[in-house]
Amino acid sequence: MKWQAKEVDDHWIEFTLIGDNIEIHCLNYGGIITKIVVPDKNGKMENVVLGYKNVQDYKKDTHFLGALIGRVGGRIPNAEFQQNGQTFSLVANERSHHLHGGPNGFHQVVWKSEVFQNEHEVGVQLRHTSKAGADGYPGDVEMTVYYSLKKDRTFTITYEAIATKDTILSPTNHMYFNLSGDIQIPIHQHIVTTDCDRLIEVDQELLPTDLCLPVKETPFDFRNGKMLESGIASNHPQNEIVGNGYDHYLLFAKEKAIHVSEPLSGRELVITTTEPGFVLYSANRLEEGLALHGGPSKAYQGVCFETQTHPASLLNPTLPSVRLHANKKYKQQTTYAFT
Ligand code: FUC
Repeated sequence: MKWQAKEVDDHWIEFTLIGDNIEIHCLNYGGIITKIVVPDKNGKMENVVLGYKNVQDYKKDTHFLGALIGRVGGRIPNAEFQQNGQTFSLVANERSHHLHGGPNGFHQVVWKSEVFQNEHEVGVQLRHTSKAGADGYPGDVEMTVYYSLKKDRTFTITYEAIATKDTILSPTNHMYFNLSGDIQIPIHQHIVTTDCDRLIEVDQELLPTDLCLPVKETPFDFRNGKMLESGIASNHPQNEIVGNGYDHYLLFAKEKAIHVSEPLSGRELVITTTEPGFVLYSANRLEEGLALHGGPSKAYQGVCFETQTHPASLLNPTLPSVRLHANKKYKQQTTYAFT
């Protein structure tokens, strides 16, 4: 295994982690994963995540392509939350709401970066101190994120943090996968299997409500495997309300895993995580005509599996919580295995 680093743009570094038949490309800017190159069933090496052709385009990206998201992924209604009897106001960046950590979120930070390597893995350590008051969040948060490519070809993201004050934290990564290797082929035929038995309902502003719905007999029931097409083409009100498709948090029942396969290329991806669920986003609202590797962008060109704990827990205390106590170590991990 080996690694390469090169300077791109002003102070940005692009790292390439190279293993046996796998390559992960990432930036210190936003911790953005720009490319993952893996073989199809015939051994053809192709990129399976959406990324901009010109690295500068990440600066004005509003779709969070490949980026680290935080402090809290997802939407916080009215950009406020209660903690210890106090109301905290966050910066609103989607109408009056707070999305994906706000305008100065983790996705646009130049992270301190360092390569590490041992006999089992090669990786990049990313560090950033999110200062008290950043986008309205309380307390300093020391974040460390590890991108590690292991000898067995698995790619693991580890999120570690510690805060100086009680706060909320739920980072994730926003890669859009297209396992076909050809972004001109939309993701409709990707088959997803996961044991999730509930989803969090969203309203017309894509905000979480305090309701969890059972997946049974809906396009959200992936327990026996389902093509993404079934939700994109469905007239289920929850599929229609998000612009036809998926933009929902699903809660794992038992096994914290997502299995994804794409029949044409034969590629498979197995995601395992310590998190209680994930946002499934079928890129319903990805804008047309952005210059990506492999051609111009359009809707349904990638699918995100944003493993995280959901901020809906701030309103619905029966859900796993995004609250982090002062001086308490935070750790979450998600592994991506390509076969
Ligand atoms: C996802 C979605 C959002 C949004 C964004 C780019 O996480 O939940 O609706 O469009 O990413």
